[in-house]
Amino acid sequence: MSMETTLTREDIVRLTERIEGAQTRAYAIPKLTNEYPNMTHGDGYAVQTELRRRFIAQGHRHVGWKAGLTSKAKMQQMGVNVPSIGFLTDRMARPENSAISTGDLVHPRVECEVAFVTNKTLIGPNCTKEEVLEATDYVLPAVEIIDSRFSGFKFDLESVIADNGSSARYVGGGRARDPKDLDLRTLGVVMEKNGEMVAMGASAAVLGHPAEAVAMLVNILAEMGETLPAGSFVMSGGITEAIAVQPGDNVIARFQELGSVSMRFVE
Ligand code: OOG
Ligand code: MG
Repeated sequence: MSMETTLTREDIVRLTERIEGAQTRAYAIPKLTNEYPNMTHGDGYAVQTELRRRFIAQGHRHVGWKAGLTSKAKMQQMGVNVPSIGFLTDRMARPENSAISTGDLVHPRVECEVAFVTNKTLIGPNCTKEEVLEATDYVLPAVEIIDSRFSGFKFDLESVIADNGSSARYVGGGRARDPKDLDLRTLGVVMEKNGEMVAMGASAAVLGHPAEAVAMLVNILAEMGETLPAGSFVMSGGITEAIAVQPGDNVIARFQELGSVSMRFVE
């Protein structure tokens, strides 16, 4: 992926303000490429980086990163075929078993992911899955609640990168496990909504091995001139397609070997 940018600093700031408004006041906007058809992935990351800078300046704590569009199910669902990354802050975290309000979200969807917590710095551009596993303190099951700020949940890669990969909320839980004790390719996962199975898959759906998605993320960070610090929380991307939720829904993601993660949605 090239990080070449074409937009002026004024345009980057203008688009960041637009995304920030849509995220914080929960309204849908047209995808950014309608107005800027020549926008590049690099422009998208420039907006995302400016958004991160603003949130940190407002006191949000940057705790990690998420890989997105790393499984076929997700790529097909969203019509995008290149993975992307986004940042995660403390304000997006919700406790396991909590009631998550949807009033401050546009059109939330849930997806099952394997999360990694690191204990060594990881540096690209040639980071490998083996290095990721070596730098992993533990893995845990997670549910990401994504919420595209684009109308109809429809976008292209440039726009979704600027919107921080649709990041909205996330819930980690279950059992923390040492990845050396597991085969991270073969973990089955089942998502239930209101007692019914709505999605299922196996962890190899994520680039053949979820640690590959973390290596890819570290290599994209390198293109942005950044590294992944020790102590980062990293989500490796949805294994199955994302499922829409509304107030009243109860969601449980059951992971083989890692336990389950539950939450419910309220107004
Ligand atoms: C983009 C975010 C994708 C994942 O896990 O694939 C993502 C989207 O689908 O809105 O978080
Ligand atoms: Mg995700």
